[in-house]
Amino acid sequence: FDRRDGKLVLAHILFAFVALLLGGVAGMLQGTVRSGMITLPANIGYYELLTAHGVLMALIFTTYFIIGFLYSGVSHTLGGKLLPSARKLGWIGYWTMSVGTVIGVIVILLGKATVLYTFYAPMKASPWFYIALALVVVGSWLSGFGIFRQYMTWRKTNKGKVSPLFAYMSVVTMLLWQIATIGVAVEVVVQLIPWSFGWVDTVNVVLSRTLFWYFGHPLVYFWLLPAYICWYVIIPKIIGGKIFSDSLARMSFILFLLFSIPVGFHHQLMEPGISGFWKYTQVVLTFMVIIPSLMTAFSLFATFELYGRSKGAKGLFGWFKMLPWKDARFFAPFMGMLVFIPAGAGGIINASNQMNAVVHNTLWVTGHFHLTVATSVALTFFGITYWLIPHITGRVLTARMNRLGIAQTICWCIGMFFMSGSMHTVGLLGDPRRTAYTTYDDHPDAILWMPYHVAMAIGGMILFIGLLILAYIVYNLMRGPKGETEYPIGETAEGAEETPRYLERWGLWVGIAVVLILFAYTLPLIDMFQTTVKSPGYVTW
Ligand code: HAS
Repeated sequence: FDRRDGKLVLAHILFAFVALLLGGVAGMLQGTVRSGMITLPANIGYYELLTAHGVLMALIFTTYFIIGFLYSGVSHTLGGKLLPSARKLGWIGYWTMSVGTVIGVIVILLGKATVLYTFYAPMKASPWFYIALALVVVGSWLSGFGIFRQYMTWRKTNKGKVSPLFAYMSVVTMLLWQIATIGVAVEVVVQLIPWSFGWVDTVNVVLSRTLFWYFGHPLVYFWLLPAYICWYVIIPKIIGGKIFSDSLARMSFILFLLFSIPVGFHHQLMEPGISGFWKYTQVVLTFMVIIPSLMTAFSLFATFELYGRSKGAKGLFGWFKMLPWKDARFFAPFMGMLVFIPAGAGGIINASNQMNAVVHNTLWVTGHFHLTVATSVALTFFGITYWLIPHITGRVLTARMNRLGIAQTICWCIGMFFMSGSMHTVGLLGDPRRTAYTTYDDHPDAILWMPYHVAMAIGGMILFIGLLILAYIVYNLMRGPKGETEYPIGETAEGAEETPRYLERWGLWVGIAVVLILFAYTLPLIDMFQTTVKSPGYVTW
């Protein structure tokens, strides 16, 4: 691994873990502050902590980890090292995002941006919060350009060849990100910054939320796709098996590119100002974006079964016993996959209009995303770390750290079982999310919710222990014994059909994605632009 590329990747991964740890501290503290168990200095309360928790974990941890991971794979599979220009773009992106992150965290802790990670208008934060977000987005664009550059140069010098699967998937992931972030960039630059500086008096709330969710839903697939890269490309190699089908894997990524953007309204089903027709249309498209996940599940089962049978497994589930249960690089992502089955089912419930009316704005939704991003995606990222850091630093994962990795995974799953399980249940009892208000003047319904909050807090404590174990592992990975760790890239199974070339015709796929976006958003946006209902907003500090 090129040493200079290693530095870039490691800088991203370590930044991600520092954000995760700080975000975890904020997550644990918000529960204790909300229940009145402790009070913090400088008026740091529930909303400051919840905003810091969401921003640091959902936005910063993920983005840094993903960019670091993609750069590592692109460097490894496209020529063995990054072009100087791609690496440079990676560094400029890194520093731009880091300046944004530092400004953002300071503004949040000063209590000037208690608007949570979705920063819904009409809640108004300090302009510096929005400027910080803009810097993070612009930085990530630069890093994305670096990945595109590396890929395009490879294609020019390897005419007629199919690109490596990892690189192809990285390009789709970053394309998805670039198209999606246009929405949030417009919201922040055109609406929120001028309004928070006081240059304009009012904000068009429904428009701002629509631009946010145009970005917010593909955002969750920006988190998911790198985990899928691990499941499709890395896991087969780790278990000693083969990728079931290269074309199926590529096709599922293309379907994400097409269908993950024109679906933002499924977060706004309960909002006025959007007609039922367009909500219905976007719900249909949401059901389309479930298909590539079902394809992924199918392909993973096929990989596991093919491997098991090649080792002599018999019967319907004989392959199950053949999997390398004692390998943390496999076990952590596998538990992520397992959790993704109920997590995905929860998503399908959310997307169904009538059921959304039951769960929207309750803790059920918080439970949903703690299973998806905070378990399926996070555990997969932890599993990647167990080989990626040793690979970059020229070290090996010791048996002790491997055992700790397995313990960490179990700890995480138990903590999440309590926390997310009670969130889902109490959500169905109507307990609202995103509020410091707890007992509603001792209303009997609210009193019923309390035992679930205790279970959530216990889950939160167990998760925090999981985070500390993880921090200990990461620290030790950096100082492990010297040696070589391979970058595990799977090969396609014999007998799989040849990858069709049209899968790499980007003009075609981006073109269809744009058409779908225009179809799903043009008329609703025209409606919104014409609305005269605007809010002066209210300052949250
Ligand atoms: Fe979601 C809200 C719908 C997936 C994250 N989602 C959220 C929010 C977040 C989030 C953060 O329609 C809250 C936003 C906020 O703050 O307000 N979500 C869906 C749907 C899916 C979905 C239809 N969500 C995700 C993923 C996320 C994520 C992935 C993060 C990474 N979500 C919604 C909706 C809302 C929502 C509504 C709004 C709710 C509201 O009212 O506010 C689908 O993509 C899910 C498809 C998944 C599957 C599962 C496939 C299973 C696989 C594993 C196979 C396992 C194997 C191992 C092979 C169909 C691939 C098995 C081995 C054995 C031995 C068994």
